[in-house]
Amino acid sequence: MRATLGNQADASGHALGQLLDKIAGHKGCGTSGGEGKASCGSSAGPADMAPEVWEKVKNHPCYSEEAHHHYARMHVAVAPACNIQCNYCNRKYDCANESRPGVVSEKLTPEQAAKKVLAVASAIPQMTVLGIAGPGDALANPVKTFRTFELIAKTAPDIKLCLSTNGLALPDYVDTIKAFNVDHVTITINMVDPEVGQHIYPWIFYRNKRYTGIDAARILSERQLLGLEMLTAAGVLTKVNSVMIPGINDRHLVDVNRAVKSRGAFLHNIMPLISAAEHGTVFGLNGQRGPTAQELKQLQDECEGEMNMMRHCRQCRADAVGLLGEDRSAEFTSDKIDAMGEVVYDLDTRKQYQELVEVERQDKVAARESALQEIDATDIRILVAVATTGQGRINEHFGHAHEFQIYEVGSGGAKFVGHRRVDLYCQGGYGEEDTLPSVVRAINDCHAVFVARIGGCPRDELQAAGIDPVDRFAHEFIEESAIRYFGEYFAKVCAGDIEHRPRGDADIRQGAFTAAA
Ligand code: CLF
Ligand code: SF4
Repeated sequence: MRATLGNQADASGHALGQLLDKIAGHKGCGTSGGEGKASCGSSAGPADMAPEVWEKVKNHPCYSEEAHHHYARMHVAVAPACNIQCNYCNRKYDCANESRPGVVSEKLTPEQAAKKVLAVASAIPQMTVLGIAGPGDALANPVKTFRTFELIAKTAPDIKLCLSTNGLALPDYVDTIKAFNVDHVTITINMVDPEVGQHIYPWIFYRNKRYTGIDAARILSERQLLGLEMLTAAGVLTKVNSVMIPGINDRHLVDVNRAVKSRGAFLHNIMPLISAAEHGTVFGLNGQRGPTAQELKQLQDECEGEMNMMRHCRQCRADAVGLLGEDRSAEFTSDKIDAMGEVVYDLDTRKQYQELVEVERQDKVAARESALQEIDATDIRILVAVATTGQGRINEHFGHAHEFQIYEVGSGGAKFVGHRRVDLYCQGGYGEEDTLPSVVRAINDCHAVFVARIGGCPRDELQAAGIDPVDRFAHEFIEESAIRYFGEYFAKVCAGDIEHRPRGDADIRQGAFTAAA
């Protein structure tokens, strides 16, 4: 009989919980010592790609939407310098190409970073990917970046290596990237037309010379596209990040999408500009707005026919740790790592955990397929918001949710289409009545919200706003539950009990929420 994580409602009872308890008791890692520790992607599966590509993406939380429910990444902030200037970046903070502006990470040496990776990998067995994403540009700091990869490849060979770059120096390092077995590279490409690029990049520093205006944008674009072509030729899986800047490159990103697809990019991640005056960026100070949730989704939908779109990016910080929707970086600060002494790397426990996750993933797919067989074909689709802490299950209380995952559901299945960060509803008895309207506005385009539990007051208010609060699928798989809910909804529509009406727009500006980390 195979081991399984099972479908038990009580997480503490299943094998995964037991294994995590064992890890939490493991001495010499970040969870020991009574410190009170607990704990792109495409939704495509193995049938949609070559086996060797699936092998590279299946446990990468950014390259596979499905994997992001189960697997975590960590970043080490070893790359402080940058060789360009973006108008959405303030150099006091992390690289905004993969981070929310206004976030500062603790900078590390490669040796400190390697020790941190071992500590995190021992405490979080689902951490499968180590990324270098700043706080400047990974390839503007090549010695530190590749020294870090070298150390980690020796001590934790099962961890996948990933880096993110603005692309200016990329063509010079493709051979090195390949030699260090870095399987995943992200290039931030915001334009393929220097006329557009001059409004995003005031200058670059290239071959010991500073370039400005259209010359800077032209060189940057040529280097980015050349780097992408070289990575494709070298067999390195490449994701392209683009920051959507309304009025500057929003329509142009359709051209960017075509250009990167034709050069072999695996995945395109269009992220919202996050812009506020307090970040001190050029765009923040001149009032440049970010896109709304609807504008972002519309553009992602438009580009989807061209290639796989990543919709689950959380614009994480340069020292992020954990599942994409959570940030455990505060548990692994330098002083805490120093206090741990020698860290033991427990590869066997990591493998055991990951085997259990694989079984859970197979169960999830089987449950989804079974639910789908019970629905007749229709064009009707609805959105549902889901409160989850991971594992692909509805396992978060309404009041504890920092974000809701949004699924579009129809007779074709349930598809993750984004997430909405919200202010915490449960404030310990204070301020709930102020928070609820903002939560309702954030998910106002959804027909239902799936939660593990919900109190009477928010339940009533959600119902009054036309959003169905659903807790009967508590701790069940998200996709299976969403499909079953849709089946019930569609049956009522067919019977004439209710009329299907698309809901209004959510009133949320992507990126305008409070940075969670
Ligand atoms: Fe980090 Fe980036 Fe690698 Fe992922 S993040 S270097 S590909 S391991 Fe992921 Fe974070 Fe979005 Fe980046 S959610 S900001 S896409
Ligand atoms: Fe800032 Fe990153 Fe742009 Fe450099 S590449 S200017 S660190 S956002």
